[in-house]
Amino acid sequence: MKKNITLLFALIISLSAFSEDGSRLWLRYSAVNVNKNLFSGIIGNPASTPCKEFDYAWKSMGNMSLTQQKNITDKILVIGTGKDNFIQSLKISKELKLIGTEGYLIRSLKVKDDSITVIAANTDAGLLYGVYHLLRLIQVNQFTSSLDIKEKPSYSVRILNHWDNLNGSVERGYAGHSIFWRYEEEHPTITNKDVTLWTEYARANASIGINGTALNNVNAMPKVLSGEYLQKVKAIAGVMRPYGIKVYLSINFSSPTALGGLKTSDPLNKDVVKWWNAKTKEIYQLIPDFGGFLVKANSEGLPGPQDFGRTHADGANMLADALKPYGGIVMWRAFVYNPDEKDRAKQAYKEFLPLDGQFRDNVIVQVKNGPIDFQPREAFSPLFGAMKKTALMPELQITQEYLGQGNHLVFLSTMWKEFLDTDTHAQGNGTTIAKLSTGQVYPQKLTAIAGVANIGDDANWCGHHFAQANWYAFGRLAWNNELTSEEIANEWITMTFNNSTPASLSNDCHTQIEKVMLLSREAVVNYMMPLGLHHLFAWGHHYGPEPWCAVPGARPDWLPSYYHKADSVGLGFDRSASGSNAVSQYAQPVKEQYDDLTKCPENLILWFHHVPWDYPMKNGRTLWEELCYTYDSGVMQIRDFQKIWDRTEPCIDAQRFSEIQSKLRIQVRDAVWWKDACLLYFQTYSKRQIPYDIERPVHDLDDLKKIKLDLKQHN
Ligand code: GCV
Repeated sequence: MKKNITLLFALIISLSAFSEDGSRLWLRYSAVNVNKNLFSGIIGNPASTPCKEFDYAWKSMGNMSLTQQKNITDKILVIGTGKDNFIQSLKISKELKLIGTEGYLIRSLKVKDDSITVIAANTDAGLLYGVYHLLRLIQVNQFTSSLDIKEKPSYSVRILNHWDNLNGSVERGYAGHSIFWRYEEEHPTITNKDVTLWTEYARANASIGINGTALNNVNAMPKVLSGEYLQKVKAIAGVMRPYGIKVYLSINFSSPTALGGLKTSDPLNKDVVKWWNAKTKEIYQLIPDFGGFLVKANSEGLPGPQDFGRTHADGANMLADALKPYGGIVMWRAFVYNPDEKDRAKQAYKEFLPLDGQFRDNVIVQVKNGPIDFQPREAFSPLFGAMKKTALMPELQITQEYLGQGNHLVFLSTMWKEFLDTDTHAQGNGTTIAKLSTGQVYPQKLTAIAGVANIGDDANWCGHHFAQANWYAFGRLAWNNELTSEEIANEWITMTFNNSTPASLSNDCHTQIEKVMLLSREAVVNYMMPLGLHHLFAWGHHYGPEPWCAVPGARPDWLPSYYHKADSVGLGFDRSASGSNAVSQYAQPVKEQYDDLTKCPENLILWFHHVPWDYPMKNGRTLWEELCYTYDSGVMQIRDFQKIWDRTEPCIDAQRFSEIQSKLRIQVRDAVWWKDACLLYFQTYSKRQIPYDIERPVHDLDDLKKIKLDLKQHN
């Protein structure tokens, strides 16, 4: 008996030694086998964040702090800006001029007989990013004595948008409550635990280059601008500051009325202007480096300048003028649509293009990647390339509102790369969105990119362990939009899983996990909405399928049938010249390509065309057959991911292994649900058999129609 208890004890200890809850993200420094002799000492300002962060990581890796040195010796690490004597002696001032305020150089140098490593930058922020780069190299075993690295960011503002409500809930959040605002709290308070969490959050963001955070939901409550809430914002800003992160707030356009008691919030009214000027001054007195405002206006029922007969430009410029003296910016969202528009995909372009050239230079218009709403695959928003005299910034969604939320393994980097690498042809071949949004095509001084955060107070921050990879990928692409998804996945896998068991991460495990990640986005498209289908989600949540959804009196553009248009002839939304003519919003030859059924990329064919069920696809199958095979292939892909994951067991710590295994089981069940729901429902129109060589449906359509989810989990 005693022996058994001892054995049980030993088993528990050994399992817990190799259990991780994911809270350390990709910064699991302690788990890395580091050569303790990489550095012999350090020269740098020990009180600066870059040196403190290096020290923190180095010690976490099981080392003693490096001792401060006065002179160069072999294997020393030097961290310094152009103002430091030693960095000046290197004669790299010309190179430093080229990397701006946030760039950095990492060099292996020979000084007499001593080999040293130098991180040089113009500011502490640059040094901090350089330190994280060096730490990454160490973590992925790529530190060498011949480093020659020069980096500067693709975008100047790299920001997370938190859709966090002041009551602590997170709109479209699948990882617990807000880390900023407390659940059911009447007055905002701050605890030591908050400060620790915010520090870890700041570190994680800075390690991937994120330099901004909008702390509250774009569906903003006016009270975030009250004195009481601004005190909390000030405290958060204080934690973010050393990590080079500015805070921003989403504002409600009717705050002058709702909070200030004015009779109007008309942006051209003198008292309203005065109110915003005074509020902005109050904010900057508390937070001198405050970033600015994020605004959702005249969208989904929120107030905005159009309520007073003014334009988006009038509204944005009024706020921009208030922020200008302090260097703040306005991020004005272009996510607008209304129930009367026959094609929702056309609305933002119609409202914003006429305003091109009318925005102040500290306004940037924030545009979602696609013209509808973060669907698994969308055509790109036609505003990119069309607006020539307005700064535009892409808005990506990291939280997986429409991609399986907290349950599905989907690596979004491939989706974002597809978008960034899209050639709009707006100024001839090669006018990619990556180039447009970084100001390489039209003169755009202010550049930015936003990601809707997937972060909450769950132990592992993001709900699904693999969702951390999407936070990571957003930051890495915001820093360098030329990175490949393979590079990003490789870094993340090594840092996240290496040495989590004694067997460690074998090459085979690594390769297999990478394969799953890189295929995962296409898999979700296949089992949810292939061939350009979109918005087939159930009423009230964006998780499961309900292509049949009909709610009497509902807005038509909130119903799936508005988008899929299934009938006895075929399937898909006709946006060609003979349909809604949304194709006219694209530049040639993209316009012609999308317009012509025979030239349209098949992965968007049902986005742009109403296609007959027997239409011959390029592979010789009919549209109906292709739809069936594609849904089926999505299910098979996830089954394959399950098998691959099970084989990684020796390489992954017990907790994360089994939590991911359980999520994959849910994902397979959901994939079958999606496939059966969509195929059985569309079959009522196609009146054709599901090809006999694919797996038969396991559900009845009538049963699927009865499924009602817990909306709290899947809003
Ligand atoms: C924050 C979609 C989401 C909403 C979100 C909105 C937006 O409609 O479902 O939750 O609101 O987009 O981006 O403003």
